Amino acid sequence: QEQQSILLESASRFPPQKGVKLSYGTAGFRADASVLSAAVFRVGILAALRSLKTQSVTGVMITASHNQVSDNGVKIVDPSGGMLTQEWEPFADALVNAVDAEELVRLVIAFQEKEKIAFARTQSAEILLGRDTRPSGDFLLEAAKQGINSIVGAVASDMGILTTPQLHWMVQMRNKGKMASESDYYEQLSSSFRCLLDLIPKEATTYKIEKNLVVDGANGVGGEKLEFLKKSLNDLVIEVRNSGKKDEGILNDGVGADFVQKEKVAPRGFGPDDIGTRCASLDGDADRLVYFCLKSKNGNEIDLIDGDKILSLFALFIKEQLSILNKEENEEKNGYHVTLGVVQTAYANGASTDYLKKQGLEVVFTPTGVKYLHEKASHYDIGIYFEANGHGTILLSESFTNLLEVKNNELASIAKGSEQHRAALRLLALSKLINQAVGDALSGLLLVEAIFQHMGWSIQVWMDLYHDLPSKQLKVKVADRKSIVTANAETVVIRPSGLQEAINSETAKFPHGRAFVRPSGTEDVVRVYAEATTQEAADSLANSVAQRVA
Ligand code: 16G
Ligand code: ZN
Repeated sequence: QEQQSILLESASRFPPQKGVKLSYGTAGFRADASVLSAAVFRVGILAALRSLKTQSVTGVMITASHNQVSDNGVKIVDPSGGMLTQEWEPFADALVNAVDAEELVRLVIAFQEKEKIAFARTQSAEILLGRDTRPSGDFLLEAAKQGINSIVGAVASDMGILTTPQLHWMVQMRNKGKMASESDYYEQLSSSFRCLLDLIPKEATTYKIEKNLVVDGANGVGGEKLEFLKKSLNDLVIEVRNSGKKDEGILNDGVGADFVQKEKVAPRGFGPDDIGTRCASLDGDADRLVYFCLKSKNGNEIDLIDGDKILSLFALFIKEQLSILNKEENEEKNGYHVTLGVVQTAYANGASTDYLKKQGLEVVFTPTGVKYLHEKASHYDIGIYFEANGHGTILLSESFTNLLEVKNNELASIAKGSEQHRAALRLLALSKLINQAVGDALSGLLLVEAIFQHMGWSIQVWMDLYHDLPSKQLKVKVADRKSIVTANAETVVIRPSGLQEAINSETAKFPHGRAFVRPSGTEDVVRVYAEATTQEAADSLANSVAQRVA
C-alpha cells in the first residue's frame, strides 16, 4: 500500500511523451534525449525490481553509444555483469510504454506478484548508475534515481561518468564480492598488462615494435578515460585524439569506431602524417574497438582492422599458449580437455571465417547482438566472440580458470620459469586483463598491444593474416521491418515467402557471393549485407538484393 502510493506519486512527475513507442531492442531503449525522461525513470524501477528479485547488485547505464550527441539511451546491467535477461525484456517494453502512472503502477504490482518479489524497508537492493559524456546524461540520471527511489528498499549508487564496460565490470565484480571501484578497474588493467609484457619471450624479434599508438576517442568518454589509464602504462606511448576535451569536436561526429568501420575512412584529426602509424578508434561509450592504418598521401583512405581481425589475433595467441601448456601433457591422463570456441555473426567477413577454420578453430554463428554472442561463448572453456563492428571479448570458464590456478602452483614448484609455466601465467593475466562482463575497448586495446609486443609483429603482418572480401552494406526503408523474419543466425529469410529464393538467385550471379538481410534492432530500417570477390560485384549484389526487399 505504502509502495503503491509512493510509486503513483513519483510516476506522475514523469509522464510519458504522447505518441512515442519504444522497444528494448538489441541494446536498451534509444531515442532523442528530449523524449526519454519517463523511459529512464521506469527503467530505474525495473532495475530495482531486478535487484530485489535476484538479491544482487544491478546497473543502469545511460548512453546511446555511437549515435549522434542529441540521442541518448538506457539499458540495464544484469547481476552477472551482462545484458538484462531476455525473459524480462517484454516487461521492460510494457513498463516503458504504459500510458499513465496508474497503468504503470498496475503493471508493477502484477509483475511483482508474478515474480514473487517482496517489497520491504528491510530489503536491500543496490543499483549502480553510470552515464557517458552526453549533456543530457545529467537530467536522465536524475530520472533513473527517482525511479529507483520509488521502490521501497532500493538504493541508487551514482558511479559518475563511465564507459559502458566499466559499469558492467563493476556490477560483475560487486556480485563476486571483489573490489569494484573505478580505480580498482584501472589497477587490474594496468597490472595484468604489465604482467603480460614481463612474460614476453626473450628471443629477439625480427621487427622492432613501434611503441607509439594513436587513438581516436570519438570525442567521448573512452578518450577521457584512456587519457587517465595511459599514465600507468610504461612501455607503451599512447596519443589520444578526439579525447572529448572542449573544442576538439563533437561526440561521434565524423569520429569513432562505428564511423571508421562503416565508412572505411580515417576519423577527423588524422591525416597524411599518420601514414605507417598504428591507429585505433573507440566508439562513443568505449565498448567497440577497431584498428586502422592510413594508406594514401592525399586522402583519408585506410586499411581497416575490424573486430574479425582482432578476434583472429586473440585466437592465435590463445591457441599458442594452450599448445605450450599441453606440450608435455597427456590429455587422457590429465582428464581435462580444453574447449576453445570462436563466435561470430553473419557480418563477419567470409575471409576471416575461412582463415579461422584453417587454423583448426571451431567457429559458430549467432544472430547480431552482444547478448547472443556472449551466451554462446560462455559454453566453452575459452570462448572468444567478436562482431565485425569491434564489439567482443573473451570468456574463460570458472573451471578452466581454477585449473589454470592449480597448474600455475604446480608448475611454480616443479618448473618455475619454464615456457609452460609462463604460458599458464600469460593465460591467467589475460583472464584479468580482458573484461569478461562485456566487450571493452580499453581492455581490448591493451590486450592487442600486449599480444603485438609478444608476437613481435608489424601492423602489416596483422593486416596480411588474410584479406577481407570486398563487402557492401545498405539500409532499406520499409513499411514494417518486423515483417522480415530470419533464421540460422540471420543467414536466411523465412518470411516473407519467396524473398530468400530471390536473394539466392541474385547471389548465384556472383562467384563467392554472399548476401543476407535482417531488420535492424536499433533503427527503423532493414539492413542488407553483400560480399563478393570485387567491390563492384559486392555493390551490385547489395543493390539488387535491396531492390528485392523494398
Ligand atoms: C547494438 C548491439 C550490437 C549490434 C548492433 C546492431 C549490444 C550491446 N549492442 O549496438 O551488438 O551490433 O546493435 O545494430 O547488443 P542493428 O541491429 O541496428 O544493425
Ligand atoms: Zn558502444
